[in-house]
Amino acid sequence: MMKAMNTATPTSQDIEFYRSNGYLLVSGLFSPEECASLRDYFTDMVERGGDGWAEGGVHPDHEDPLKRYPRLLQPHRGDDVAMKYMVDKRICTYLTSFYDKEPLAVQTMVYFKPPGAKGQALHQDQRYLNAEPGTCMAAWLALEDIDEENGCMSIVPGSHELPMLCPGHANMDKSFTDHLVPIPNGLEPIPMVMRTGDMLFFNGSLIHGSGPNISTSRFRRIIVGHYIEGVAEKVAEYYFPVYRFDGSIVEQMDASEYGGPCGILVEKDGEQLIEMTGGLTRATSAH
Ligand SMILES: O=C(O)CCC(=O)C(=O)O
Repeated sequence: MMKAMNTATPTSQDIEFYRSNGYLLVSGLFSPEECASLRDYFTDMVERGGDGWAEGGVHPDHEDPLKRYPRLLQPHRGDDVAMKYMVDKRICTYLTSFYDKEPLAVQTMVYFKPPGAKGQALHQDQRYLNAEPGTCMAAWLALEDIDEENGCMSIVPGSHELPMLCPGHANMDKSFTDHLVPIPNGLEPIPMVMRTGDMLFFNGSLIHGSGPNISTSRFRRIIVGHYIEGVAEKVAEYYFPVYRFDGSIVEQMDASEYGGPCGILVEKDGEQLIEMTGGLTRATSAH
């Protein structure tokens, strides 16, 4: 796993690494103080009921840790702190260097993942955002130290070159979402162990997910922004309105169709191939 140093601007090696592998991990892009402030701010928000952003509402006495601490979806639509994160200049600088044209911002999510919480099975974000042309991408910030015990992300390097693969069913004892994308032969997931303030940038076609939090006392809090390429003319309607990095709204954006073709892994003459098939389920919520 390559870990780029935080130089505030990406080097040519960083850009090359992101383009070939579909991700880049940048050390300390945000300071420990910024992370503590974001962590406290959003923890207070969910603990007072989520201010309308909590997925499914907050249920403080529920036995499922994710019902007590559900993820916050799209808080930037009414909350300045989330908006400030989504259009942060450092994120803009890195993403623009990977894609040449400044990307557009479409989503924020805050995950708490308390001790005992499930993870999210391997998936491809582009399946849900469906940006056209181009793809989507993410800027995922560790708000505390994250490793395999508290449910770090796993990514499959190089999988960003694949088409959308049709998801099967995930093990719902370990994942709170049902979709599980298969991993083609020759590719392997690797864990992303991160320190507070480290940023994981990844291409939205990259297969990624996270494991459960098996610790007894550690949360795993992160904030993530999702973006689409600057050349995109369409994105799934759930992600409207689409923002520029100066905070203005893009008026000229069409809604892409849900679903679309996806690939199935098949064996032919001892070789694994991807057979494309029709669309599947309607994407109704964030991923
Ligand atoms: O934080 C996680 O566990 C999953 C996040 C994710 O899949 C994403 O941001 O696209």
